Amino acid sequence: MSETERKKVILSGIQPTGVFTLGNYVGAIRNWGALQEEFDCIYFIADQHAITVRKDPASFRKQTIESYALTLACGIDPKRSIAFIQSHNPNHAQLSWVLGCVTQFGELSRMTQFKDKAAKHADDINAGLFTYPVLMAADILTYNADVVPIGDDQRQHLELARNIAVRFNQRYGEMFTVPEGYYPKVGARIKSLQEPTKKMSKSDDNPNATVFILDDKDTIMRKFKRAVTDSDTEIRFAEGKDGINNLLTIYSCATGKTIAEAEKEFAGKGYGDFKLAVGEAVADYLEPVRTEYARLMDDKAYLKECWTDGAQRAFRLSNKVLTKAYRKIGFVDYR
Ligand code: ATP
Ligand code: LTN
Repeated sequence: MSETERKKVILSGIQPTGVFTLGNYVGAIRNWGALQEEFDCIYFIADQHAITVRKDPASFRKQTIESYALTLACGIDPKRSIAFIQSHNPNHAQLSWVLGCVTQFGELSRMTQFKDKAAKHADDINAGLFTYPVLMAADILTYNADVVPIGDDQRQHLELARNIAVRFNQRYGEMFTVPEGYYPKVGARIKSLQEPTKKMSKSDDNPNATVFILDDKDTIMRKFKRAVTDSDTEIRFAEGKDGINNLLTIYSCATGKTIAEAEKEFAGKGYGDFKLAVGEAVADYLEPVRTEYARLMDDKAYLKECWTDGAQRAFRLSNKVLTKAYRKIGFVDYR
């Protein structure tokens, strides 16, 4: 690539709603680290998105810091990438207002995440929950990001961000890059260990359903031992075998082997042995993250330095785009 050619910009965010799960790691964050080699990367903790669900302020603050440390522990290099906390850069919220004015009520009403979360939090269906995807579009468009690595559950939100970009460009003239989603081939949707038709989620009420990336080995082994399978005996990837399919997918992600290789390795073996092997593989896979996280959490001053530097760099980049968008709309210059 020549010096004048712009490297592609990768951007993604994660909500600080708890310790990340194996699903978050496999479906999203582990790819973030790998992409740093080739692209200009921007990663942030989406604390503004997180307050669409009511939070206790003290534990929310703690979780945001822990989530930031976790992203670094998962391989984000804060020197190479821009790694920051969303609320530290006001430009996301600024652009979000503008984009809200080119987004239709009907489009937001169709978002399945809104429908799910509204059903789950029926006593607090706030406007932020409804306009959540507009803020997400602003997160992406304010850096003119080219590629957005996310899990499958965020596909609909990305489609909306693309539609918003196209509409703005049509109305006001070429302005925003229309972003592409980047979905992992294997592991785009890791399922719950207890109900393998549902996605593995941070906020599942059943503690055995979800593997957290900071779980110790004993906990991981216990959760896999209890993982739901089926009444068949064969370890193969097939329709209707959701539990086994999920375990094969997890094993493949943790070891780098293909599903076919995994099926061959376990041909003729029992489910019990298979579950132990998956547990072992996951524990080994996550061990370096746990060690690095403990090291980082011991050095809060360093973490603060990193997120401050990240926010400043993010602000500078996004401000150029925001200023240009304001001009296109017809807002009056003041400098
Ligand atoms: P919650 O359960 O609280 O809604 P979450 O686990 O879905 O949270 P998010 O912060 O919404 O977490 O997601 C962070 C990233 O992880 C997103 O890119 C999302 O697509 C991805 N992701 C979430 N769950 C899974 C999963 N089970 N499998 C693969 N990727 C996932
Ligand atoms: N909505 C996402 C988190 C998120 C995000 C973003 C992802 C907020 N803004 C911008 C990619 C790009 C989620 O819940 N996983």
